Amino acid sequence: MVTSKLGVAFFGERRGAGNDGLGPVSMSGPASLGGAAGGAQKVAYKDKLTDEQVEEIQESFYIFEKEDKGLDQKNLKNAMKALGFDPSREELRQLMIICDPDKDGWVEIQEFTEMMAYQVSERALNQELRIAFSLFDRGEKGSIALNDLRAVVQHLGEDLDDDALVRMIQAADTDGDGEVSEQEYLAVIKKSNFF
Ligand SMILES: [Ca+2]
Ligand SMILES: [Ca+2]
Repeated sequence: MVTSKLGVAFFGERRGAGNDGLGPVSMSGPASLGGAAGGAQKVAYKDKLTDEQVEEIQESFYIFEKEDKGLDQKNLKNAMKALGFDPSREELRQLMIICDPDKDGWVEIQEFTEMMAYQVSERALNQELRIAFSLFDRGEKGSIALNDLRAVVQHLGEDLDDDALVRMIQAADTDGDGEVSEQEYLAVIKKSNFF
């Protein structure tokens, strides 16, 4: 892995030793919630949030909870909307599978809190990474090209030749167009466990 300042900037900075390989879970991703619904080695995403953020999540649960049973799919959507998320029907379907492990049709507060804590953490991370991406993406064209990387290298006073920069781009460039799109950038950072 690249260990230069540029590499850290490009691939992100490893954050603590907490990565347990649970993998990223995006709203559009597969039906995995990073262990939100159980599992011995799960990360408690709740612990990554402030008390206020957790309270906000729990408040939205209680606003939409029905008959002390929890959230059905419709109210799961409403509660998520109250927190600024807009899940599609398919995403909701997957979230119901994950957040209702006892399959009684109700999402309970523990599952909701942990799942939303994950979503809120992920949203914050994505915002950070978009800012990082924009530092590389000169001219806001939506991708990082070799010229962009070279400019950052020069700015940082790093000693990396074009071969090294091309390899960095290739490591991220899954569609092979020679540039790193925002999607590719986010994907490589998450995949590399450098977050
Ligand atoms: Ca349930
Ligand atoms: Ca590309």
